[in-house]
Amino acid sequence: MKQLKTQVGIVGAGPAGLLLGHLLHLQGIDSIIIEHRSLEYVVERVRAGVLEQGTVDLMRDAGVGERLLREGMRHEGIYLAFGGERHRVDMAMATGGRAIYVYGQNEVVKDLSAARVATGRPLYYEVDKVAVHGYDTPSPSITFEAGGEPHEIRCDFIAGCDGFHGVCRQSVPAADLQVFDRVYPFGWLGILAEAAPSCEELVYSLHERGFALFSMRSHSITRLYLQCAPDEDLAKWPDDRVWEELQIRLGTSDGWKPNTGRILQKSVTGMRSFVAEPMRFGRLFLAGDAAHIVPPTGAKGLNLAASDVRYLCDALAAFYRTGDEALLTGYSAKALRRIWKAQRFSWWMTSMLHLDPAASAFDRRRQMAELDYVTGSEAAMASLSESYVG
Ligand code: RFL
Ligand code: PHB
Repeated sequence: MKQLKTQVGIVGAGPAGLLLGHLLHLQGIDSIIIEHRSLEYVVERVRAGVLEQGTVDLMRDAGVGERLLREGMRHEGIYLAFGGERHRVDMAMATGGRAIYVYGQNEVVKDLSAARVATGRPLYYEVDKVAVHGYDTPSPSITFEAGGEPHEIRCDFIAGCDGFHGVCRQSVPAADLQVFDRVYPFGWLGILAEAAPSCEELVYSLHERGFALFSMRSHSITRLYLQCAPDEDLAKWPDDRVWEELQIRLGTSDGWKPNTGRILQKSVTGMRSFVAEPMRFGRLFLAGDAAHIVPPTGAKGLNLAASDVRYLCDALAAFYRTGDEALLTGYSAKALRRIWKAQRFSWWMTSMLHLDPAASAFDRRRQMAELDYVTGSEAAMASLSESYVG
């Protein structure tokens, strides 16, 4: 067994694990990151696209925001479309100039992986048989296999940044965890297309055939989503049908519709809201999707992962500086407060913008009234904007 030693053992090299490793590095704290997948897989996985102002500021302050600030697309508003009309929500005006940045999660991961390599600190890809041990003792450890060889990391703390299906949360006895879960009766069919965005901002649309979202990745790539069944069969969605449905659900009476182009990627995701409490178990800390999932309608998942690891890094840094455990003790409660606010917002955006197959005629009318209210009231737009920009 190959023996390794570090201060913080980090499981998972998604945005949470990589950003935590980098923030710790800036505090002079050593870590080892282990990742089940290959670098190519993690970078190419198409996921989030919207970064809150606070996430952008964090990346910039950590010295990993240079390309993000150069290539990211700053958006000061979004559109809500219903009844054939697009209504703009001016988020910058409502929040004293705050905005969101459209910059793919894969670009974030690319930048953070490069920063990790530049620090020379270890990052193992394609590891297997990961297990965490002794997190309720002062000397926890992580075992895994890399290149067929067994390894053991002895560390002071373990950070479980291994996503929703990871091993860290699953290593905690069920009796020590309280789980809050809601599964939605729909999913998103997402495509990435070689087409110039036909609108400079995102369009969230509720149509009588269901929700659709217009987003983008660059000046030449459009990202689009359609509400579908949670287990939708992609074989039933040839490219022509996807475009036809997108044009119907997104097109507005002023003649606006998304540009079409070659489809580069197509996938289906189910939607859920999930929180595991607490997020600390002795010397094991959960962060990001390992502890919580939000439906993507609020664009919060990646941003929550970033704020979790910022709190965790501050707590670990305080501990190593002074031996004070107060911030480590408070980590879970502090992170959960923000998480529950994002859960509320993501649930609200999801309920407002999707057709629930179980909804009554009353529910539908109320839903339209809600959209009418939100796009007509300065106070309601300010509330949406405040939560959306973070
Ligand atoms: P990740 O990205 O899942 O990374 C976890 C990593 O851990 C690895 N892993 C393991 N490694 C070692 N040992 C094991 N036993 C392991 N088990 C797992 C995995 O391979 C993986 O690399 O979690 P992290 O870092 O917490 O980051 C969270 C975000 O990825 C996620 O919240 C967002 O993608 C959610 N999300 C969005 N978030 C936003 O903020 N804005 C958006 O616009 C947005 N859009 C989206 C989204 C997620 C989507 N999908 C596909 C779920 C749109 C979609 C369609
Ligand atoms: C995306 O661009 O992938 C995206 C944008 C907004 C969302 C979710 C996903 O709410």
